[in-house]
Amino acid sequence: MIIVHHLGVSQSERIVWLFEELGTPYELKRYERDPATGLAPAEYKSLHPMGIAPVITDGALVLAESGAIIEYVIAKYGNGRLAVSADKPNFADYLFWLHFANGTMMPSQMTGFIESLLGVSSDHVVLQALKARVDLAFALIEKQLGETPYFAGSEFTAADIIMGFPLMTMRAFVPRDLGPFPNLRNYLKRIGERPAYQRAMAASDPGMTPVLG
Ligand SMILES: N[C@@H](CCC(=O)N[C@@H](CS)C(=O)NCC(=O)O)C(=O)O
Repeated sequence: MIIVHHLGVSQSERIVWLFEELGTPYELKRYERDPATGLAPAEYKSLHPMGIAPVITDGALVLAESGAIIEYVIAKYGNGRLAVSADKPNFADYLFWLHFANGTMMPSQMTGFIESLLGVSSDHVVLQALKARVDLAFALIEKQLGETPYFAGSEFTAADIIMGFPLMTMRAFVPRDLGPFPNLRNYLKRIGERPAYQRAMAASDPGMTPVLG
C-alpha cells in the first residue's frame, strides 16, 4: 500500500487529492508542523534527505517532490488518466502548466512570503522583478482559463492538481484579491465542487476551510 505522508497545510495536499481523483487505494499518514518553527517535525524530516513535503513511500521506494510524485503515480497507477499524451494537440499546454506551478509560480509567491515573514521590504530591482512575476502569472492564468475550462484544455488533468496549491492554500500565506480575475474565480468554484477535492481536503486538513474565494 502506498503511503502519502502529509504535513499539515502543505503541498502534500496535492498528492492526497491526486489519489482521491484516481480512486487508487492509499494510506494517509498526517504529521503536524512544529508549533515553534512551523517546519516539518523530526519524524517527517527523517523520511527523506530533503525533509520537505510531500513524500510518498511505495514499498521500498521513498519519493519526494510534488511533480515527481505526481508523474510517478500517474505513470504507474493512472492507466492514462489525468495526463495528456504526446500525440494530443494540448500536450505542450499540459507540460507547461504541470511545470509552471513549481518552476515559476511557487518561487515567485515564496519571494513575497519570505519578505513578509522576515518583516523586511526593499525596493531592490531584483526583488521587485521577482515579485512582479506573480502579477504576470495571475494574468496568464486568467487568460488561459478564459480560453479553456481547465489548464490543459477541456479536461481536468494533473496540471490542475499541481496548480491548485498556489491558487488556493498558498493564498492563506500570500493573500491575493481575486476580484480582477473572474475566470479564475469561476474555475476555483468548479474545483471546490469536485468530490475528490472535498474528500482530499477533509482528510488532509480537517480544521481548514479551503481557500476558494
Ligand atoms: N518543490 C517542493 C517544495 C516542498 C516544500 O517546500 N514543502 C514545504 C511545505 S509546503 C515543507 O515541507 N515545509 C516544511 C519544512 O521545510 O520543514 C515540492 O513541491 O515538493
